[in-house]
Amino acid sequence: MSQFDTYFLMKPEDAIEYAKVKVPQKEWDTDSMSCKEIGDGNLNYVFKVMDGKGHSVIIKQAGCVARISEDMKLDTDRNRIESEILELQGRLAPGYVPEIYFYDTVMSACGMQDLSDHMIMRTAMLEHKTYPKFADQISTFMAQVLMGTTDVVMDHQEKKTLQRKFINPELCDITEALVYTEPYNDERNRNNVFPPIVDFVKEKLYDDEELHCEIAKLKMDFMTRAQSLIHGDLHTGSIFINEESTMVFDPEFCFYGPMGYDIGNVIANLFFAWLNGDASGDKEFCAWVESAVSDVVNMTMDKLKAYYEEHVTDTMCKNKAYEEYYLGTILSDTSAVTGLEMIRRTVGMANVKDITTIADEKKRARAEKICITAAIDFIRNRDDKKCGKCFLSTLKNAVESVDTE
Ligand code: SR1
Ligand code: MG
Repeated sequence: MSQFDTYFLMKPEDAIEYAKVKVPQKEWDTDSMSCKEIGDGNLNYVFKVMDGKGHSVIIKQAGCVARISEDMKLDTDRNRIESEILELQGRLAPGYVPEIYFYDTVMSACGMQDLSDHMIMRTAMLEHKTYPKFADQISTFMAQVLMGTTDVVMDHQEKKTLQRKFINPELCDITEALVYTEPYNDERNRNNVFPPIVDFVKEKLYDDEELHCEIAKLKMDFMTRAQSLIHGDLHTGSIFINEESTMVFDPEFCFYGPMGYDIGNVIANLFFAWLNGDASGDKEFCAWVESAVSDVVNMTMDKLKAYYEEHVTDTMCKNKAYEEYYLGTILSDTSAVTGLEMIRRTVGMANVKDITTIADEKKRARAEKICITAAIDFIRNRDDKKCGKCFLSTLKNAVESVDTE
């Protein structure tokens, strides 16, 4: 019987043995093998196994509880979902996701390409690095994967097979709670509200019933509109980047949902990078982020439109007015989700370093108020945000509003 016939949570020394068994094609130099646990996400364990001859692999293992909170019990099947969607995304958008070497439903672990020549994008953003190819690359990835898995393009039976295969109730439940509920009522007492803005949060988020109605509409939409096979957590911590390449990973929250959820996540996380740059007065970095935001919105919409027109198969969708309506709903969803993500990462349970590492208390409070002010505008006025420039004006208006308060 093998050592890996029954599930257990691995330690680095186990991951070395595991890599020998599962990734023999690396022809390991066994004497020089070593391993480091490098996971910094909220849920899983990530081991980098390497040897002295330049071979390496990333082993990702799902635990039965979340790293961020032991109270959060989770099905380890998410590792299978993640591996299978990475394989599918790799076919739809070759070169934009890491190669999967294997996945193992016993150990709830998978082995994937080591992308150590890339940085995690959030870390790069915290160092105010800029990436001129990012907008073009991420928009290509999103257009191909998101439009490529819709009913507009796919055979409807095949799409339903995918929808069934990627049903992901537990991780959707986390999003429904952390993104679409708790930031507006703290119903489980686990929000992290920065003390200087407690009153602001109460007035703008907890006490505004009109806003709650908009959030309820968006929440039910997230739960019921099976538009595309979305990544489900496409923030800058789920992206590896370098000067030449953008690679998307960590799609364990994937399911069939509205595609604006992914696009809005990318944009909101660029805004967090902007707020960090702004707090430290780095004008050059902020200018790059602004152009990236504008380009991500415009290029993604252009590429979705081109993909739609080239690949549409549904006969009723081969209708110009419908196409315009459909693309319009994506922009409006993108705006709303930009706002939802900006709010939940500011006041909710899972925060982002871009904001929490702003050391000066006043600057951090200002950044958080800008974030919430812009976010509410993105949610309430989601049908008016028609282009990249409109997304930037929303941010700039929020800055002005907070600074003249
Ligand atoms: C309990 S998990 C908290 C957050 O981390 C993940 O990356 C998702 O964004 C989730 O909402
Ligand atoms: Mg993650």
